[in-house]
Amino acid sequence: MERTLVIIKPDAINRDLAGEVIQRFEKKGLKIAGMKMAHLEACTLKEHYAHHKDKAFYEELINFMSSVPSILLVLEGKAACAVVRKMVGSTLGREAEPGTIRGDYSVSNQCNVVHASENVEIAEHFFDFYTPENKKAC
Ligand code: 3AN
Repeated sequence: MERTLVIIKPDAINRDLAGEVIQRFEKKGLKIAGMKMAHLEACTLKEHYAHHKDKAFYEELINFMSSVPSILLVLEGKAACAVVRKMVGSTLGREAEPGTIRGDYSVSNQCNVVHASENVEIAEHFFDFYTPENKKAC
């Protein structure tokens, strides 16, 4: 069985959408294999989003993601990474398909409710990355 990492982002927490988002995944048939709330720190996020470091939105993204705690969710199921990415929809909320999470709850690029791992290798990397033992000294 495959596992993927979902981060329920600060905008979803601020808008009290976490329960609805989690319920969608459960109703689809994905199992919650782990869940914790964590205030992600800037140094951790800088590493997570290192591939965006040259983008104009990078600093703002780090500030946004570290603004309030997020929920880290490990979901398990057949082809979990692809299933979850499909349910999440494309990055820009206002262009994401209706019926997807971003399509239904977001009009934004940055405040797009959830992050979901692109594939198993990336998910595995971030399971370790977000364990307390790996906490970076900021
Ligand atoms: P996705 O989350 O759909 O895989 P990525 O990995 O390209 O998208 O982007 C990571 C995060 O960076 C997005 N979820 C979003 O919060 C932010 N982001 C991406 N593009 C923009 C943009 N043009 N303006 C502001 N934030 C952005």
